[in-house]
Amino acid sequence: GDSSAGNGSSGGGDDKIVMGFSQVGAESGWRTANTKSVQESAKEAGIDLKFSDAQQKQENQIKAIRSYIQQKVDVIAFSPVVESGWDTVLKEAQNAKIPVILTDRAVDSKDTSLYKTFLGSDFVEEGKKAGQWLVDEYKDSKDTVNIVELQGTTGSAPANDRKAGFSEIISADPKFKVIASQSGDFTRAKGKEVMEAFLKSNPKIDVLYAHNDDMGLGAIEAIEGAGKVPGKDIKIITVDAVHDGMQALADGKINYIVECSPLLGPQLMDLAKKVVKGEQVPPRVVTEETTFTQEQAKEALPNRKY
Ligand code: GYE
Repeated sequence: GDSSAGNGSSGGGDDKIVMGFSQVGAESGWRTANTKSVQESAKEAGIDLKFSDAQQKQENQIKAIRSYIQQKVDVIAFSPVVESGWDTVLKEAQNAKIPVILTDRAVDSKDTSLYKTFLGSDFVEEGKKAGQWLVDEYKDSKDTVNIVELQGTTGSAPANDRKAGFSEIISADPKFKVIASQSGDFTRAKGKEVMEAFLKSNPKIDVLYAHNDDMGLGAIEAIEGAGKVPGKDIKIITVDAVHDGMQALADGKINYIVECSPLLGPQLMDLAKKVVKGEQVPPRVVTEETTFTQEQAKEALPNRKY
């Protein structure tokens, strides 16, 4: 049976559930809010959290997971930096009878018994929402719309899916042309750097689609540096809706944001308690999200939690 049987399940004991959590990094405002949510919710739920930051490197995540297996934690949760290459280490956790919960990002493993559930957003849907805004925005125009795209971390689920969803919607009309698309690794610094390069090699850019707010915020600096007006000369769509992104939207520098909630902590702790007890959980838990226009951002900003 489970080596951790009894933890959290036998009444009266003060045995705390021990969770090993491997975080992607601290690359964005989203990630910072997500880390805070996980840490605060663990405390509230009375779960003993072992936390490690992988600095956006898969090898660090694999090391952290192996160390959690060695420490015989009760449950492992992690946000996989990229989708591929997890089968071996997940098999090791399974052999050690430690349940795994995928948080925020997915893996592409064919064997879905390697994890108990996947909690997080529907990134394809987010990409579609971004594309739909563009289709509506340009519905009365026949002119070509030149789009540049700042992708998230190469090989990550949100980068793959946000690209795919967006592309599916805009490809219905040939006037939409993605003239450049490159990774900005979900960071402000990279977003700025890649946007500077886009601006140099493309004289006419109508729209920027950035896979997160941070890259969009970096790109705004590049656009202003090139003497153009973000939100007007170049329309900007981003994903996340973190505080700084919402501020830029309210200020008219971003045109539309698709929300992606980082507040996964409470649901993660609930799921962890259930899987440790051996209870059945749904294989996929999707977070509920909305979208924001500039007007909606002005209204929502005072009450945003992150
Ligand atoms: O959109 C981005 C972060 O995995 C949903 O990762 C997350 C993404 C988020 O760096 O800002």
